[in-house]
Amino acid sequence: MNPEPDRADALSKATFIITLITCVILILAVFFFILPAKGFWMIDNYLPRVSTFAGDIDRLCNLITFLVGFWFVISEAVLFYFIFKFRKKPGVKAQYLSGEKKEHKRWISIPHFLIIICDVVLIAGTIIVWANIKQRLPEAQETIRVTGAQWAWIFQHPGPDGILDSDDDITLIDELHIKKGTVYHFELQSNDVLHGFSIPVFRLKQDAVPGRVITGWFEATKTGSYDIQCAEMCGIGHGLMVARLTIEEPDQHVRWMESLNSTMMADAQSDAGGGDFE
Ligand SMILES: [Cu+2]
Repeated sequence: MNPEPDRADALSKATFIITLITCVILILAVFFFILPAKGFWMIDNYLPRVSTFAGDIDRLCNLITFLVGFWFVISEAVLFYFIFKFRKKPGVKAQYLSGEKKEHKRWISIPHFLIIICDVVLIAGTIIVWANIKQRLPEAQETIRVTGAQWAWIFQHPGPDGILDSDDDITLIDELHIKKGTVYHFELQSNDVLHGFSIPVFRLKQDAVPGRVITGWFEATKTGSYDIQCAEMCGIGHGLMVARLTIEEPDQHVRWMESLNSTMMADAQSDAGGGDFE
């Protein structure tokens, strides 16, 4: 018997296993230590968090990414190891394994139970976030009405009296103005088809369903101007169904309402003046 091929085979096997383990350690280190240290998983590095519940949604997204990513790296490493270990070898016949023996079943059942534990963690995390954001609505300080229509957003704001459906309501197309630090309820409806009311910086997305009024809430934590979009394919103009959210300090918001009132008064007067020439 010639020991040389055996030694070469053992060396090749050891090299492969060392390379594989090094790769797994490197990938896990990059995934769990280097990227977090650089702020890579901080979703707010790419999209600011501007609502009180945005952090809960981001943490849930990160939890899902970490757990799924961990199992992805492990399963790919095991796959490549087996591809190498059971590669074609001279004089070795392929075997058919039915998977019925106990020692074979373990390869299925142990990862299966570990993944079920991770699923339970994910489901528990999701239920907590869902209950806190979608089911427990804090008491409203103001209420707005949002209507999706092909292809625009119609926003009905309460006027200076802060009460919706009163004479001083302000209705704007594709423009929503709110105050920072105020809990708003929104009454979401659709005039025609399904639309998706989406404010990415709030991490808010809610379908508008024809025939239904869906109530949700948000509280903005920063001032600024941000995107509102439709997140549901609602026809040929879907891509144009964008609107602007402006978040102001309460005193700025009052000034905005006053400026709007004076503009509306001026428009009404010029309309009345135009009538004299007819
Ligand atoms: Cu739409």
